[in-house]
Amino acid sequence: MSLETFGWGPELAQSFSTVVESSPLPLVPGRVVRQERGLVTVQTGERTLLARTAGKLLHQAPGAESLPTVGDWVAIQLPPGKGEGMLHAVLPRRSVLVRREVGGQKGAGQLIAANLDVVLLVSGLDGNFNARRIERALTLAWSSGAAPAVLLTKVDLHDDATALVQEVEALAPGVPVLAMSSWTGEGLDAVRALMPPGKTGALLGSSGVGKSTLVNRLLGEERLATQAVRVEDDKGRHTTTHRELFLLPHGGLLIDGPGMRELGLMGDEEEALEQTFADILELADSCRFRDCTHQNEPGCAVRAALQAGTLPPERLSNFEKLQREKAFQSRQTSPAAQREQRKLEKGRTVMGWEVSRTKRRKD
Ligand SMILES: Nc1nc2c(ncn2[C@@H]2O[C@H](COP(=O)(O)OP(=O)(O)OP(=O)(O)O)[C@@H](O)[C@H]2O)c(=O)[nH]1
Ligand SMILES: [Mg+2]
Ligand SMILES: [Zn+2]
Repeated sequence: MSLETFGWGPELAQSFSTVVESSPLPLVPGRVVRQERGLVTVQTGERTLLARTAGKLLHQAPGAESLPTVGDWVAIQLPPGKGEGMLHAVLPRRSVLVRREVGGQKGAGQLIAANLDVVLLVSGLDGNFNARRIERALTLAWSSGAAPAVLLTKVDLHDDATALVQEVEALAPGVPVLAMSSWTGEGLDAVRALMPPGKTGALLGSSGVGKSTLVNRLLGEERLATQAVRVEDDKGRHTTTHRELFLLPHGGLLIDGPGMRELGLMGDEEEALEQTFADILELADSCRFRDCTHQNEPGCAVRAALQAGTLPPERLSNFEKLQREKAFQSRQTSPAAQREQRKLEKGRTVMGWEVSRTKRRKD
């Protein structure tokens, strides 16, 4: 296998030679194809090996966004024998998908994937379908520097999904919106066409929308674990727990990863809550107290609906979970935390370069 198979080209070769010139170490280029905890897996064309990030890079890197992520092109030192390689530099990125980390420090960005040509926003045409969520995800996709596309999975559940496709198209003028099914194979050629040979796509979407099922279907084998969604709420179970780049038989490259919910809310949190939990907010309007927490206040319409069985308890617990996330994130973006972040951004370099394409979500 050659590095070109993974998208290597003259521009990257140029960046790489700059690194080699400034380094006394014997370095080889490679692409990060998998990330799990502290270790990354690097594909060098000749071999696939685990690599550790060099301490120097860890210390120099101002903020987590400069550290290697899936899709990154890197310079590594091969181990003498089997063992792990040492990752010494991340080459400048063409595009990078970043989102604010929920559990992280100082509201720093969390890297999802780098050097993408297309971001595939995946949404299921089942109970999971939510056009507003797709709209918010589009903002994140555009900010990466790669082109977005929308995949509406599970079209086999509909006799005619035209109206849903049109609804999404209206939110995203000029963005390809494909209705497809990994079960029947409908729309798969159009999906492949989004990633011609050597081009990289990343799947982004909630747990259970069928990301890994799609990768398996495109690979032509059941390589990834998939899992049925819970019937009550069409929510998946975070079956996939790490991010990985796959070379597909037709030559395209595709990154699968965990569902997005664990990465926190995206987009305008307030709006997300309002849209998603309109029923609960409407009930809350009828609570006796304006600041009702729906725990044990008298005259609480939310608890009344729970008791009457008209509001499913898991819906309320989802709502409460989102509110806690939101409260956490607003602490993360306090003015002090933002000042700290700006300081970090000013000094952003990776092995001496400005990372010019590092885009951040607008808050
Ligand atoms: N009807 C229908 N179901 C599908 C289709 N694609 C996937 N599913 C089902 O959806 C469920 C979830 O699929 P996964 O591929 O595990 O979903 P995922 O997006 O990878 O989920 P996480 O790994 O948790 O993020 C499984 O039961 C799949 O069989 C499809 O085209 N049609
Ligand atoms: Mg999965
Ligand atoms: Zn209440």
